[in-house]
Amino acid sequence: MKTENINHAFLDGVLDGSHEDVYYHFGVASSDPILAELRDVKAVVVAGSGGRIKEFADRWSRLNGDADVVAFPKEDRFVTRYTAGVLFASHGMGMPSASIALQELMRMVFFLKRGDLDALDEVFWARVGTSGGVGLPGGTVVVSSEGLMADLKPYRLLKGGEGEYWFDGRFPAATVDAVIAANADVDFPIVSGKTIAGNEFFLEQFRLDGAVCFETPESKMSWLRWVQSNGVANIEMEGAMLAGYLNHWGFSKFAMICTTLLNRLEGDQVTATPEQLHKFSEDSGVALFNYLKSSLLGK
Ligand code: R2B
Ligand code: URA
Repeated sequence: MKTENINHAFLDGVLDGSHEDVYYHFGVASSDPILAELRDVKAVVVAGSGGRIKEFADRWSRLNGDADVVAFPKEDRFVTRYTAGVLFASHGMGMPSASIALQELMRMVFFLKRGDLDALDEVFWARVGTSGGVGLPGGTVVVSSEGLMADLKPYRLLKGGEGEYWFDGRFPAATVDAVIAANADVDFPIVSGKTIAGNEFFLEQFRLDGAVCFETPESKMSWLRWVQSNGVANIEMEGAMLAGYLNHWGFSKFAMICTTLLNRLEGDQVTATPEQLHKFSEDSGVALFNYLKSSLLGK
């Protein structure tokens, strides 16, 4: 862990009881008894939709002898469940939403692990989601090697008028390999590659079907070919920030596993049938669970 990057000025006072931490968007605070049930957290799994979080938690509970499922009371922003050592939380769509979830979850995990750096580093983080494939057909599961923005540079935010805050968007290679190794026998293609996180589903993903459009078929294909030739396998909306913040604190085990819904070289609209979409969504969950089973079950 990179303790120098942890906001000790605020977080240490939570540990010594000087003040509490209010995880406002999750509707809980560090003094809330519900958090005492989460002390043993070993993994944090995030996904865009609350429905998937409930399904994941139920499935993980069943795999762990019908372990109790703890639900946070507030669900109007993010849906949260905890069962058998795994905290499942939704993050909404896009980096502004997902960064709120991630910052509050990182603070929560710091509190749960009492600031113990070794215990923090044991925690595995994962995002499971959907994406657009770049030269990959719908139904391919991509385990990201690096998260980048649409200009192939890492995640950054405005530092007022004084420049930018920059982050390292690489995903740990050992975890990428371990996720792929845990999925040697699956019935869907699974590959690793770089992932672009667009700040917008239409403009920053070079779609031609937005209400607002500045691209032509030529400029769209030129961008897609450029990113593909630089090793990009898929495009989604959160990974560059997720990897950036987790790297900032120095976590060593985290991954992003996203199914492609379409091949962006062939189109922009998501026209897969409900049955296909269900299978795509299932498959990224299967890939995550195969890794969780190999790394956590019986441990
Ligand atoms: C993938 O899918 C969502 C947009 O449809 C977004 O959250 C993402 O990253
Ligand atoms: N999610 C995205 O962000 N882009 C796609 O093309 C599909 C899913």
